[in-house]
Order: sequence, then C-alpha cells, then structure tokens
Amino acid sequence: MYHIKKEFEALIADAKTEEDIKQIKAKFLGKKGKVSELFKQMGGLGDEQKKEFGKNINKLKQYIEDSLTNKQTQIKEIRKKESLEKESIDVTLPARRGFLGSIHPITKTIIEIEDIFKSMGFDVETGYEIEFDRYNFEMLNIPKEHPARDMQDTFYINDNVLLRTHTSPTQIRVMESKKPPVMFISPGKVYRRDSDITHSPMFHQVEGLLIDKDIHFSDLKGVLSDFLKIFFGDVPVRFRPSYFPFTEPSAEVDIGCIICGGKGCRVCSNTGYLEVLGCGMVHPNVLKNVNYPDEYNGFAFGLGVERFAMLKYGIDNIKLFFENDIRFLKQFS
Ligand code: 2NL
Repeated sequence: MYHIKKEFEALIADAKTEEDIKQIKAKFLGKKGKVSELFKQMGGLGDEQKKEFGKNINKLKQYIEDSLTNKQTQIKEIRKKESLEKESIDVTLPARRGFLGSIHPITKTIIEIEDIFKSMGFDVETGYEIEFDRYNFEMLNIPKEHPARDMQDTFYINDNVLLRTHTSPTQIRVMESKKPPVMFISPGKVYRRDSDITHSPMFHQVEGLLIDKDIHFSDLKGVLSDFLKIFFGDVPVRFRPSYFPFTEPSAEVDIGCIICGGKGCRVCSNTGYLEVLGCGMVHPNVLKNVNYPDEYNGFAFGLGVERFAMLKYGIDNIKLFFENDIRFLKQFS
C-alpha cells in the first residue's frame, strides 16, 4: 500500500494536463485500478485484519481523490493565467489612422475665392440651376436672336425652362428682391453644350455684382486687380476692351502668364498673358429690368472656377475634376 501511495505521488507531481489527471485516475481508482486490486486482496484475511486493511484502503482512496481534485484545480488556474497573458491587449498602442478624404479642388478654389471677396465686404448668394429663359437671357439684355440662346449652346428643358448658362439669374433674383445698394458674389454650377479638354458641359462659375451710387470703372479695376493679386500672387494685371450684352463698357482681364512668367509659352500661346475674367459696368437696360432707380449703377464680373483651379494648381485637363480618381483628389488634402 505504501508503494502505491509513493507511485501515485510521483505521478501526480509530474502531471501537467487534464489528460494526465484522467490517466492517473484510471490507473488508481478505475475498475481494474490499483486501489480496486487492493480491495480484491482482502478476501483471504481474517475479520480483524480485514477491518484494519479496509480502513487503510479507504483512507488511501480518499487521499488519492482529494489530491486529484486539488491538482486539477491547480492545472485549470495555470491554464487560465497563461491564456490571459497570451491574449493581453497593449492599450498604449496608437489606433490605426483612417483615411479622412479631402476637399475637392473645385470646392477648395470656390472657398478661396469666397474668402477673398468676403474680406472685401461682399456677401455670398446662391440660386437655382434650373431657370427660366427670362432670368437667364431676357432680363440680362440678351436678345432673342443672340447665338448663346441657340439650341446648339444651351440645354433647354422646354421653350421657357433651361439649365442656367451662367449664375447671372441669381444676381437678377437678388436685385428683384433687395433694394440697392447690393454687393455680393454668386458661385455655382452652370451648363453649356460644350465638351473638349478645356470645356465641360457642367462647370462652375463665380459672378460678382456691386450696385451703389456713384460707382466708376476705377472701382471695378481696383477690386478685380486686388482679387487677382491675392489669388494668384503678385502678377501683372491688364484690362482689354470687350463686349457682353449685359455690361457697357465691357472688358476682359488678363494676368501675366503664371506658367512662363510672361516670356511666352504653349499655355499663353506666346502672348505672355492669360485671360481670366470678363467684366464691365452693368448695362442700363439690366438695371431698368429690375426697377433700380436711375441714380444707381455698378459693375459686374464673371469667372470660370475650373480655369482658375487649372492655372493655380497646374492641371492640364478639365476632365480630371470630374473623374474623381482618388490619386488625383488626395493631392488636395
Ligand atoms: C465671363 C463673363 C461676366 C457678368 C458676367 C453680369 C451679371 C449681371 C449684370 C451684368 Cl446680373 N453682368 N455678369 C458681367 C460681365 C462678364 O462674365 O467671361 N464669365 C466666365
């Protein structure tokens, strides 16, 4: 019996897994186990000896059972500790950074333009992309036979309704609803039947309007020269006579070519200048159409946002703005 106890103690000390425990249990307490064998040996003993021997076997059996249970608890504890250590999380590690996206270059350019004009005291007004022929053409002194009104150039929805070809209808609507003086810009999408590497059927425009008493062409010149020098940097600015039905006199504005610095290149067609704006003193017929009193006059201008963005960021194809290739957009974050 003493040998059995020693053998059990050696095995249990070495046991490392629940499987080990199971095997030891079978070896000592199983049907054909060592303890059962001891019970079988009692057959040939006298009553007194039997009693004594049986008591000792039961003691041994109890001892083995208790030891097995203790060891099993120990093994479970060790296993739990090991898995906690292995699966622990380092809460001091930095989180993985998500891709935040970026502002579209056209939106970015509109914001830059708005910020400059806001700093000069201009408000920002928006209108509708679907307009009446009356607001897009008639009120702006664009006659019925003007080429801009051709089906070839304008997207018509029906005889009276169209996709606006400029943001001027917004200026007309503001003048109809607000007494002068007014001073605001109107950014937004406009539509023309045109598509090549410098034209898109939908593009963005910012127009500006200032109406007050005693406004001169010199005010227009000052505001636009300052704006262009802030937007493009310290570039030369020049005004050339031009024609628009809604302004008189009218002018186009050039800046010194920012690609070649005025030396002449492919972008400026060797002129050293780039045309960037159209402008003029608001035509008296337009002021009459919105019932503004005679003592008021003012200036207006219009620019293409895509052209401004292409020149400022050195982009050579207008389609890049509308393809939304993430590799292109990412560069404006
Ligand atoms: C260009 C030329 C221009 C205007 C837009 C305007 C608006 C009203 C009255 C008078 Cl309500 N004028 N807008 C004036 C001159 C030029 O745009 O080349 N745009 C890209």
